[in-house]
Amino acid sequence: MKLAVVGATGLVGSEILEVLDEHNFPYDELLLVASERSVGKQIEYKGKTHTVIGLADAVAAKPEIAIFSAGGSTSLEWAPKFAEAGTTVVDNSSAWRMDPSKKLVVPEINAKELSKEDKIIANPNCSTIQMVLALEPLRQRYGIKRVVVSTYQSVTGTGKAAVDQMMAERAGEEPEMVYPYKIDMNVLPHIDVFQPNGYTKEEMKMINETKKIFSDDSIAVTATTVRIPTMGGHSESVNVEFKTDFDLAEVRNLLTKTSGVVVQDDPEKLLYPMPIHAHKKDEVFVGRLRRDESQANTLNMWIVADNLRKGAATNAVQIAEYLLANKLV
Ligand code: 2RA
Repeated sequence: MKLAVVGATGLVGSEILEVLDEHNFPYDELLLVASERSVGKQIEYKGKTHTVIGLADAVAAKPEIAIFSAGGSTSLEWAPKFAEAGTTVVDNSSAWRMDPSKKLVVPEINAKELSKEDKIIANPNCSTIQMVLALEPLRQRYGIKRVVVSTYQSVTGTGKAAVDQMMAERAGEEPEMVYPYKIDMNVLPHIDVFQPNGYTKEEMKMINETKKIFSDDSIAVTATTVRIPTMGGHSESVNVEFKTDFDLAEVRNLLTKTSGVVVQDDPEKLLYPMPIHAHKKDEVFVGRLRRDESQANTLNMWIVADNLRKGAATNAVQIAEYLLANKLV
């Protein structure tokens, strides 16, 4: 089984390699693929020296699966070429997520919808994945009317240059500015570009992707996505109104039983999810569970996950694992 990792030299690409190693992913041959400027670069991985190849050579090699994290324009141009050659693409960019002919997959929720015909599969936005995974068992049990989410997103979601800006500011050096403002000791209520309706693209991704993954346009979603100077993961304050009343103990039990979710919720012991504890973990962590006393049938939750892991690399690798396990490639 030949596996290609496209964008292997990026922040998410290197996380994908880590996850593949931790999961003992059963490839026979691994192709590390990047843009022309990185072709020929040598990467040490699992005791072997890999030479980075270009996209055309990778297509010609006909890998069974190609996991992409190379930006939307590269995915738009190259994912169809891989698909035509018989490769199944799992793409981390936003390029295909809202394409009605493409599946948007969180394996624990909707991998069962996948078939051999799906040659380009979209990985949802990191901030969407962690939220819908935690909401799914509650949606199944109580039905969801409305979701209000505010996010606190790590600079790693922007990429290495953003991390470098934050660390330079923190060291008192003159940073290479990625953001329009200083990020350290600050928060930016601005992730991706502003839309005519006043929302940012990141906020619209959470709204639209949530409806698509749940296959339910009746769910009302509103989002405010915020960049904060931290590493380790994205945090989200979620207020969810159900169609029926709920029992808090049952909510806790449903979440505890959900694969990929860990409940960390004991305020008396100061137990609640934080990015410093989620970093490099594959799970989604949920805490601060409490009834919204201002509105019937409504629950407050705090959801944290490593955005480079379950938010990107781990979810993509899990999709690839599902494809193999179900003989869809
Ligand atoms: C971010 N979710 O955090 C976006 C893309 N990774 O910037």
